[in-house]
Amino acid sequence: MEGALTARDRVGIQDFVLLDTHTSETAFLGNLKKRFSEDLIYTYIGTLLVSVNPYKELDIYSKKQMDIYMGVNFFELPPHIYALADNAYHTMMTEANNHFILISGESGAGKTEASKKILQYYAVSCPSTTLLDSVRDRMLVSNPVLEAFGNAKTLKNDNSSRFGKYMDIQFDIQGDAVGGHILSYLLEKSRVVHQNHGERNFHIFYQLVEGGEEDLLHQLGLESNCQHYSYLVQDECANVTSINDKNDWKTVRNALSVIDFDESDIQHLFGIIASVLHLGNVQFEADSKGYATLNKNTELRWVSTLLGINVQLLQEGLTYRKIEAKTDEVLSPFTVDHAIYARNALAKAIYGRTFTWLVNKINDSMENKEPSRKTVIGLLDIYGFEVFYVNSFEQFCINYCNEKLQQLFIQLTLKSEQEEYEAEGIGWEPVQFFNNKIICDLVEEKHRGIISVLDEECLRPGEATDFTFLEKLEEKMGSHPHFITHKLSDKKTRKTLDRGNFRLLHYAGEVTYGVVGFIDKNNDMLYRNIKDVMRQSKNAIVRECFASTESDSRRRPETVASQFKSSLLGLTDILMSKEPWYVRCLKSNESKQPGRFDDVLVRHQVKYLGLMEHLRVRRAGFAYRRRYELFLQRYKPLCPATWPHWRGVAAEGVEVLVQHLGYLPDEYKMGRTKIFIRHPRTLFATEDAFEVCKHKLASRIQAQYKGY
Ligand code: AOV
Ligand code: MG
Repeated sequence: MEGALTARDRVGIQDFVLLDTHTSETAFLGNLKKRFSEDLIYTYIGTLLVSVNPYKELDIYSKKQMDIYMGVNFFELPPHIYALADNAYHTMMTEANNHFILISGESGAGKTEASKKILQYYAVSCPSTTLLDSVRDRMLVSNPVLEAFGNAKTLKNDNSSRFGKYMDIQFDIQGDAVGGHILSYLLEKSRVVHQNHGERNFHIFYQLVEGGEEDLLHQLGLESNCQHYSYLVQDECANVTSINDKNDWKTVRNALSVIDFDESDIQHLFGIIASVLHLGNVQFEADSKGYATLNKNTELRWVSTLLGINVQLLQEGLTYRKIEAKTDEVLSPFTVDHAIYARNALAKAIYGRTFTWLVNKINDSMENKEPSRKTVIGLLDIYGFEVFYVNSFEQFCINYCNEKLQQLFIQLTLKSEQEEYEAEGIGWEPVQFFNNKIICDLVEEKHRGIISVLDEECLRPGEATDFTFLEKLEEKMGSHPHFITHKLSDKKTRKTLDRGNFRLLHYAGEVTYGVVGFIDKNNDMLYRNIKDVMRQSKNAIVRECFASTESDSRRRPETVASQFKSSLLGLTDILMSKEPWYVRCLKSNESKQPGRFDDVLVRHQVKYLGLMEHLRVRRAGFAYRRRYELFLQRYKPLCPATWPHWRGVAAEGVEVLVQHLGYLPDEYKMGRTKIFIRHPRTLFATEDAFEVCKHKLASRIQAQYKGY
């Protein structure tokens, strides 16, 4: 009937692979938009899940919804994050191997929310015992705690992750979630002492000051007013409507008791948070020689009380540096600026190390003590690509990390997928895509990349400055297609506008970085005498945090960027050894408004995330592949000619088997070592037949299939 909309017209296509119009970007966006307007935020590209941030609560995450998705094949229900979680889980159980879910997208696109939904799904829907319930509770409550300490309001996102998180969820042979382990990546510590206009410090500070009980605040010497603390007021944005610090405080406080924190841990932990706030209020004045002194030291006394350190030594550590000469030590006094620098360095070090301690503590509490056989599903939720008006070392690291993840995605999907067809001798028309390896190399290449140049400059204390670093970059990278220096602009611009900046053409867009602070932040120095003072702290957490092996080593510690680079290499290795699943999150609009779909913004993300290329590979390719031996071993009972044994070559057995099952010629291809199946539905039909057959088999024979 003319004018009447079919369901398909109204809600669009739930898997882009089935989009019958040619695979144009316009058709792709049209489909996303249509679905978004019906609150259908999820769409598949094969087994990859595209998610568009709705910026409003949708009634699709209930226990009832979880039950609906449990154990159901991927394409039988509307796309959902639960379907992806469930399929990763069932594949892990059937194949007894490890998996990971890579959640990517720019800042504010919905990665952290997606990772929480997945964790909730596993915690609620997997088989359970009372003993395991406590492990699960701990996994769940680890989220609010880590978010309190590691997330903050930025201009892009009111709850922006300022650290990277990779969490392994461990399952035993029965499929019970029995433990968890978190790896954290480079926390943006500089936020503790400085925030850009319109941004906030880490949530925990506001939660404590706004929500902390009177007694507690009194004990910590805190006023119940954020305006009182200089580390909290630079941004002029202590209160944000979307954030309820008082309620969040209660959640965090309860969560801490679930994760094995005893009263002394809790006291020490809040002592640290309060001490950082007091430290921020420590003011210096210049004496007659211009050296820093402390006149009013009430704040310093609070720091010393809360951290259990001698106030005299602390004061000395903040105003002098100990220089070791050949035979003795000399105290060199600081100027006021230098003292402020030392104070901020200490605040960042205390906070950063406490964050690491917290992650370790959470890991201890989620540890699976049973040495049984385990498989894992890893969840990766890292800070998304971000571009601000002013971008510094932190954005450089964050965006580099996103380049690495994009590279991993390309390697695992577009590149290796196509290489595999070639290796298996399957006829294939190559799909062109932009490979961002060139940008990864620009940043990380040994001896030549930006990080190397930065590290070299960091080795020339006293001589190198942020500007000599920039000059070196210009010298070495000036002609690189993804590096732009102000020297390429005309002379006038160079003098005024862009002096001190360099620009990188990232896969996701251009970012202009200001070099000021790069050297300092990369060195992340803390003077030895202040470290020694911290090591004597009576606050158990602080003592533990500073009692590290680095203490007496004269070797130069690795720079921040180099450490980050190695940790990302380590992460890539962890991920490469597992089976991937992908959630690609898209930001619907910049103003965080519900129901608004900004075509230009979404189109840009679809482009740089390589979704069209992924779709083309998927459409022309094969959703599923398996080695002949494994395929035959599993499905051989479905054909009299292969059951109970096939004595010939496995590939031939598979051919006989699929002929018997009635696979059409277009539905599969025989490679050199594997069978390739085009649509998941073909495999699902085979799997369903196998389930029926399994029940018919005598229990003796069923034993063969245990663990499948
Ligand atoms: P991100 O993790 O991708 O950004 P979040 O997951 O924190 O982004 O999402 C940002 C905000 O968008 C959330 O606080 C919610 O208000 C909203 N949101 C996201 N996903 C959903 C959803 N499925 N349903 C309802 N609201 C949602 V960053 O950590 O900044 O890279 O660094
Ligand atoms: Mg996040």
